[in-house]
Amino acid sequence: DNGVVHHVAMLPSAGMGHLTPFLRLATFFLNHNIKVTLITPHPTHTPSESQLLSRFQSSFPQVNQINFNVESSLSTQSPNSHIAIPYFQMIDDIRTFAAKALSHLLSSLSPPLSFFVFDYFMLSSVLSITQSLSLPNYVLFTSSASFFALFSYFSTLPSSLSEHETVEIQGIPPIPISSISPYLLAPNSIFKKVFIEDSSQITKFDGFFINTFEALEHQLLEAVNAGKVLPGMPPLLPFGPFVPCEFEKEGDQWRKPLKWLDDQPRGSVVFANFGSTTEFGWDQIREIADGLVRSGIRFLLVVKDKKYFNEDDKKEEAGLEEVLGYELVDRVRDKGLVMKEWVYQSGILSHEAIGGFLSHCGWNSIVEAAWNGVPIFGWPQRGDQKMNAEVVERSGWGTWNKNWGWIGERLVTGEEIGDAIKVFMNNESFKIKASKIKVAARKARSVGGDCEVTLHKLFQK
Ligand code: BUP
Repeated sequence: DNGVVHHVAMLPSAGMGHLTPFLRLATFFLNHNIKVTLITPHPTHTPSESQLLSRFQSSFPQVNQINFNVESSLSTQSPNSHIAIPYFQMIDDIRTFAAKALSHLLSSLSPPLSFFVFDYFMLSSVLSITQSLSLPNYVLFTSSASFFALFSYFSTLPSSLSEHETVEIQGIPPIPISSISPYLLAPNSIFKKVFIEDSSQITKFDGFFINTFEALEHQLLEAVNAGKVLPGMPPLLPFGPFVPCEFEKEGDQWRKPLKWLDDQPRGSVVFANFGSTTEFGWDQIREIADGLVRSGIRFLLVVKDKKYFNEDDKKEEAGLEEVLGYELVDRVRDKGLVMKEWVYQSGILSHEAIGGFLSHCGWNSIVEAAWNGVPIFGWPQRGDQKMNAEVVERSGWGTWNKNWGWIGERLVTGEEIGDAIKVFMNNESFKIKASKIKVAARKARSVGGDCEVTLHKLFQK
């Protein structure tokens, strides 16, 4: 607008589920002629993140990419290796960096910043910095508007939450207590403490960006933005659906499952993948594979097992035969493909052979399925995932089983999984509603669609 160069700095948090939406939003900004500075921790939490970052960098050499060293004792012991720093340690390191170095860094950028976008995991540590610089501060909330509503209201809730059946928040559907992570309910949990602290600051920000869109979460967006959930709320700006990008494809390995899918009939395959952080025990993985075989439906299964330790205390991954056992590997071969590595999930979801998605309901996964019109059978495992699964069920393009519990709560048997998948894959109503969601998703991202309107409003402000 008016020849002004807009410049945005972005600070994602650790983990693929956080980095991916940041890079997709950065791509949207770049495609609208906005200059981007990306600030990221080094080393990253996982190798997948550093590979994704370097592919992003090659695609967009004009992006000013700034690495900062995370300071944990673990990372200094092995600065160049990817010995994983525990996740919460990593978040702490990023916060320490923010408190120490961010103010100087942000004020030295040129041209001066229009605004700063950072992950909601860093909420409190960044607030005073942006305030002292008088820099507009926007938070990228990497989950659903539904979970955002709970988050924004959290500091006003009674502390004895677990004694109630539901949480009632004005303007939105009641939230069953059983859908709220036990970490947020336990009286002395650190998680809960941080959530309360952060949510009590919420009105001090200029706004929240979120990867959702009207057709997916109309009621929630409306209730938050009308101040029903919390009076004085800054705007919740839907920039979704975030669209998967070319640079996300890795080497040649992404082709393998797609080649296999090329030989399967249209809409015949259920894709089972449980996110980057869910690690199942071997017994549960065997039940999943057994269940998929029993369902009689073709399937593409991605497994991530709990890594085991060898005699030298090194973490190791087992081969597929070792996890499943030879007999199951044999039974699986007929109708399924099982992978034990990172796959190009959004490419798989866009393949016409895919007819359903057995998902852990990480928010990025849900929006990717919506973008491609793929119905979801949710198997939420932790955190926000049950509330995300409810978003899908409410809008009618999928379902989930409330009795399967949080991760590790109980062994879900092959019989249960097989029966559920068979019924799910034959549900015509899910398919129709999912294709409608896809149309609405594409419309939101079209030229002059909702995302561009949101961007325009932002720069007007
Ligand atoms: Br696993 C896997 N390939 O093999 P969510 C994941 N992804 O492309 P999160 C792949 O990672 P939590 C794989 O497409 C999505 O963009 C996937 O994000 C991609 O779940 C992202 O779905 C995963 O938000 O778990 O972050 O793994 O819910 O705990 O944040």
